[in-house]
Amino acid sequence: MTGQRKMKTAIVGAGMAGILAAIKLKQRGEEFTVFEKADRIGGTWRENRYPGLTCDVPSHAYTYSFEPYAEWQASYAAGAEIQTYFEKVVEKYGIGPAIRFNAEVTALDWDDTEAKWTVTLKDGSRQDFDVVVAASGVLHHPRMPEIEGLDSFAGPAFHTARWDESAPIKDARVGLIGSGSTGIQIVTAINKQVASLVHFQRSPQWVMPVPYSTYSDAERTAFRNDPALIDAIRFSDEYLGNVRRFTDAITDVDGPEMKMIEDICRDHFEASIRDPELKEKLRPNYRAACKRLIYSWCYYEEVQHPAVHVETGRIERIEPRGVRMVDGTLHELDTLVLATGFQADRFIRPAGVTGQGGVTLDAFWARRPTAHYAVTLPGFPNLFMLNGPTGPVGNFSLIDIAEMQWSYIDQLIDLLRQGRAETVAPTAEAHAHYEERRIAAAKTTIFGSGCQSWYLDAEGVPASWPWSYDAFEQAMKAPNLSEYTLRERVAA
Ligand code: NA7
Repeated sequence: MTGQRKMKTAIVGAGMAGILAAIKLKQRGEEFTVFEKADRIGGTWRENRYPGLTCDVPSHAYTYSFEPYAEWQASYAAGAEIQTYFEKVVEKYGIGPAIRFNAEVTALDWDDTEAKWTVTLKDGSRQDFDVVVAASGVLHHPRMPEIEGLDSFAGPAFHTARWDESAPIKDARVGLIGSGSTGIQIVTAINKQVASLVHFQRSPQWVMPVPYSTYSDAERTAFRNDPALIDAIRFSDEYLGNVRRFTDAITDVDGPEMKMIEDICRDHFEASIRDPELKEKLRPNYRAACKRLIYSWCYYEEVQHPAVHVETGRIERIEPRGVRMVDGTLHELDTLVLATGFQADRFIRPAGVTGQGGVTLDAFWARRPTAHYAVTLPGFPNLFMLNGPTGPVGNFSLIDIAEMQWSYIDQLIDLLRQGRAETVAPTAEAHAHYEERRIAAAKTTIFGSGCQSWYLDAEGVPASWPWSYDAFEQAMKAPNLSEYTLRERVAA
């Protein structure tokens, strides 16, 4: 018999994706609880507070599609502004009362007889749910560098996602290890305040120049009065067209779009760096977009500031006074900043997740984290991931990706709501087939063209969606139910 079933959903994480799920479930009048380990919402934008933190997606494109924002200060938004946006959204949609703060989920256990997930929190309390949405983010477990003597440094030494506001930066001798998006942004923000900045760069970056401009009060008023002006930016060819061209480029590495990206980056590099010695230090020896492209309007200019020294030698160890290089040089420092990235293979872990037959997520992911179309997992019914493994990554908004994923998830949950099934999970065969095709295609993308990055899994295979943006959008329009096991409700 079918009918509207009352569902109880647990959402893990109150960042961008968890807030999205909460809004959507609230609009359906459903019962849900959001479990958030911290004492505030915001995820990435709560945790990262380093100087220069800016989203590399244009500000008007980095919002929910249904909640445009007129208040951005500039064409690319600072992290604190984005945190404010999400706080305003939570307020507007009345999500706050459904969030349990300081509530870290430590375990999710599936009961196949009752068709329930038991959610266990750090304080030991437990609660049952019909559905779990894992919205716990991707880049939130800092990766500390394995450098000898790190603990021996006499001054403050900290990861960029644990920024120490009390650490001396102004007029100080600062060391910065790591030249991903984070390290590059920090160079551009602190170079004029410090006494000196040694930027320890293991790999140089390709930089895509992007235009930056601030919005005036008059422009913000115009955006407020006419949201069509915002849509004209968000849905413009300049943004969405670029996103499509970008994913076409990464999947067709010898195609015209990739050539265009390479030409732009190379011309920018050649025209910008004046000192020949610095130029050779900053010249990448791998293809553009193999690592995540740096989108910047000022890095090449700022790195040429006299206070900045780019150090490309190998680090021997860290000592109380600073960083000792293999050639014996000691860079004496007051503050050491570690912009060394994140463990990108964690997802909902370290929470222990146990599915059907007692199979754990660690066991299922022993080789590499995977999910069917980045969303569902065979053997883990009624568990849905937002921005889970193998989803699209690149220089575009993960909010849009999460919205597409939500539309797919919502259709699967709908089968449960309507009583058409009690549980839903992809079949092992369908998922294996997906993974086989995905891995074969991923190896041919630009991410697999021979560089080190957080896009690669432990075997060096790009851990991402390897086809076009349009193909992902299409896949998310409707789940292919022949790939799913729908188990009917068993009468008590
Ligand atoms: P990334 O992009 O993972 O960058 C980490 C950087 O740290 C990168 O330059 C690494 O060099 C460097 N690194 C890591 N370990 C070491 C050691 N042991 N010694 C020297 N250098 C090291 O992290 P980000 O935080 O910059 O950016 C993450 C994402 O956040 C970004 O892509 C956006 O999506 C937002 P490597 O390149 O491996 O040689």
